[in-house]
Amino acid sequence: MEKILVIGALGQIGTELTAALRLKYSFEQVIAADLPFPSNGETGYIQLNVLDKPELHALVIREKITQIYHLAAMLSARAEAHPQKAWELNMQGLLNVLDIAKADRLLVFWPSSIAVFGKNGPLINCPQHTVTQPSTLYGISKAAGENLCQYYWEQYGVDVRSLRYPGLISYSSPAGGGTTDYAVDVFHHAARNGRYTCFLKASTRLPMMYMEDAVRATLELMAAPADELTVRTAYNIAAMSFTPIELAHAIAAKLPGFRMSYEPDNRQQIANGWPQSIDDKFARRDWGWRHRYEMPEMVSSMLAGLGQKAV
Ligand code: NAD
Ligand code: AKB
Repeated sequence: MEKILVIGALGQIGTELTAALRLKYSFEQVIAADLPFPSNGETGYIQLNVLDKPELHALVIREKITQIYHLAAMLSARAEAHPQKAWELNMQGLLNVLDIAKADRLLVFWPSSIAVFGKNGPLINCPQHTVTQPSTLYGISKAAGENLCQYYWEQYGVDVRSLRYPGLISYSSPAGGGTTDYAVDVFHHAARNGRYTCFLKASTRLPMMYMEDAVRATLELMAAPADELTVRTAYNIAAMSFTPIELAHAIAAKLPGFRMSYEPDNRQQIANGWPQSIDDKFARRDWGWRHRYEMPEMVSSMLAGLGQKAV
């Protein structure tokens, strides 16, 4: 029987991935772990620090864990403010998981990001295999992490799988300190008071994806036969690419009167180094990836979801 551990389960992705895994398997088969306990008193979570390797290993043995989804990391903007802590969490956390997976033959999911690319790579339709020279601490940790994953697969046969997620958009929990967070924050402000001040320039085009697609991509990659996966660093996946002003127009079409203004801050520099769009043909070929949400469906679903949440 599969027994799954989700680390970082209270974050933006963890909240939704844990729910999807509990639906696919069962509540008891999925252990949701994070540093703090949920602020809303929700049960079904345990406290775990991924940097405490003995504690993590004891949990894996005690619970007979067969798969780990390791989501705990510091995202791009926060990592620039706390580089030392970000490096420790992003690298040591992954190393702990990979070492334990090697010892106990576990299947692992670990997310990478479009942040692995840098200014010297193609900005449009950025291919799977290209220059990765990131200029952020976060991107450097993701590029190193991808290579570690490939190394553990090639040297030790650890079946670790990864996706280069674009900016993810969801309403269930807040975004966690990244550069694409504006595309989540804007919906909360739009629904509350019809105004939003964006921290990126109106014309900043970035790859994005609705959370439902991202969670489905994760489950599909993890269910794919190992011998059909030709990428052991991390797969490019893509859905939509848009600018803040295009998103503002799409929201205003549903919420007449909505206004976005622009006050770019230090996150603009991070965004300038990332690709505007992604070529994901390897994911489409190897395990049949197809996105479902374009911007109009994503905007409708976000506004409907936030409306329901407010009720
Ligand atoms: P998040 O910041 O929302 O969640 C991370 C969770 O990890 C938090 O709940 C935090 O409490 C937990 N955590 C932090 N330190 C921990 C520790 N020492 N031990 C255990 N848990 C700890 O992040 P997210 O947006 O859910 O991202 C999850 C993963 O996906 C990260 O690796 C991130 O780089 C990657 N990713 C996210 C996006 C996105 O748009 N959200 C895009 C690309 C990649
Ligand atoms: C961030 O902005 O840091 C994340 C990411 C794209 O990795 N959303």
